[in-house]
Amino acid sequence: MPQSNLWFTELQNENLSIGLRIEKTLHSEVTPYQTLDVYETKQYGRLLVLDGCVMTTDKDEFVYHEMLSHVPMHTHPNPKNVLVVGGGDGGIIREVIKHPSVERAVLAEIDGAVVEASKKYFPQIAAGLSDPRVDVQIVDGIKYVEDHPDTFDVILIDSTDPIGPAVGLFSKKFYESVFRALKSDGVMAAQTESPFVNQELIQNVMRDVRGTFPISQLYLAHVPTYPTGMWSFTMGSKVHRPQDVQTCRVQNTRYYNAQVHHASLALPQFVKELVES
Ligand code: AG3
Repeated sequence: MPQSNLWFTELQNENLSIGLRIEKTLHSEVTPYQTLDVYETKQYGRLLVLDGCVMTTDKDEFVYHEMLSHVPMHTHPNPKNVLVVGGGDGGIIREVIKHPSVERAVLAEIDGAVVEASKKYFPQIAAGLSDPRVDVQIVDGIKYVEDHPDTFDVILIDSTDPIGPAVGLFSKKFYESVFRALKSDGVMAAQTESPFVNQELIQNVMRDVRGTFPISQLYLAHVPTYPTGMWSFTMGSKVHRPQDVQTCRVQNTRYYNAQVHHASLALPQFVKELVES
């Protein structure tokens, strides 16, 4: 069969894009919140796209999902109740329930179409959604957090970029509400984009999280299909320090381990200066 000449391109900003050759378009819809596309690609397997942005691919999803979950989950000594805001594909939930201490994991996703598409096209990412400990709620995550004070040990914010439905998830008001929804020794982490192209966002989030939580920490991972590949996460914690983690409590990871936990906290000089300024 001749090679397809169709390419998916994410325009990451006016001057930068990432391109993946597409073998087939599997799904396209306009949901009440965003556009949703699923493609079969040559390089990375299936690709989930929301509003033109890469959300995840079969071949590199493990990096993002393990790092947004296991770094904060290990920072808490005994996480039992966990909330994931966004992340309707289920990748973060799948990692959260690898922790033996977890009794209940709530997914608060605003767009039910993401959950449905993931179950159909990304069964290995969505696998955890049917676990008896998991409660999938198709709700506005901002409201859900506001309505559940003093409830969770860990809250993970798996949002899209700070445009469209996710804007409110990058505000000081939201982090304050997350603080209230956490128990007295709770930990939160949010995906916070690339230090190469989103410096201002990272600085703003860091300022707001630092102004809300006694302990804050930016950490990094390498996600090949996200803009520039260098990706950041911001953690806020009431009591526990990510530096104090000693052992890895989960099995079957492909990126995360105890060494990577600590390595991810070490920031290259330009990123360090970014968050310290
Ligand atoms: N969450 C979106 C990460 C942001 C990607 N940004 C981009 N491609 N411009 C991913 C959801 C996976 N569970």
